[in-house]
Amino acid sequence: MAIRPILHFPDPRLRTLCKPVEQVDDDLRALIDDMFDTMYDAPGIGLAAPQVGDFRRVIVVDISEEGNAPLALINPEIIGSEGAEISEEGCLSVPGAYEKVERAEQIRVKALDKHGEPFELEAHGLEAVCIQHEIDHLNGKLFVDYLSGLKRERIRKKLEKQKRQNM
Ligand code: GNR
Ligand code: NI
Repeated sequence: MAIRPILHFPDPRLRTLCKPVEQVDDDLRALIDDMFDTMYDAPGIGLAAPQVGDFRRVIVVDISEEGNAPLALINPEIIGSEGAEISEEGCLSVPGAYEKVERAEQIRVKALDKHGEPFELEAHGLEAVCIQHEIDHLNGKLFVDYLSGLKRERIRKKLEKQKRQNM
């Protein structure tokens, strides 16, 4: 059980293009366990490895109210998508900011599970939004990148100021 510190925008490490996992082993499963601990502690409905400073393609998701539906995806890939939907997003790496973002409404995802077995998943609604948000993190992309430059700058300045005040 270990909660890891979460990196905050505009930390340049959040812009890393994460590397595909080649071996699903105990070391990787330890990362996944820590990611669940960190996500549930926050609390959040998803977390991507780069948010805790690990740059392998791993995400965890749990959109259940009870926090009893953990889902880990290794090397996740969107292999199909349909529709579009605008919803309000937040991000543990952008604390305090909530803004509308347009995403695919339904997606089909291919990934490896924590035993290295391939599986596919169909997601819609909040789960689809969350998985798209997490896969963006693996590509160095943040939800604020979908906003106007003005909104993004406003958020950046607010977080930079908070960071200075914590020093
Ligand atoms: O906890 C989270 N909530 C959330 C709400 C709407 C859309 C996306 C998310 S993901 C976020 C956790 C997070 O930052 N994951 O990267
Ligand atoms: Ni996020």
